[in-house]
Amino acid sequence: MNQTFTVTGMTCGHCEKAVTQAIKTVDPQAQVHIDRQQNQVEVESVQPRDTLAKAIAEEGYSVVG
Ligand SMILES: [Cu+2]
Repeated sequence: MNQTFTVTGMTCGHCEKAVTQAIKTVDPQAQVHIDRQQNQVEVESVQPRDTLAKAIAEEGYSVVG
């Protein structure tokens, strides 16, 4: 399932990697595409939205939508 999150707090490539890693921790098969300028994180994953959002938030980034 393709899911899009609006995530604030990503300021550099390291942040993108951290968010990607957080998602892959809950779903190693996940496909992640990040557009940092737009605060958009697109995830192709079988995991429910809440699980993915929680993983991103626990990494220290704000999921605002
Ligand atoms: Cu960063």
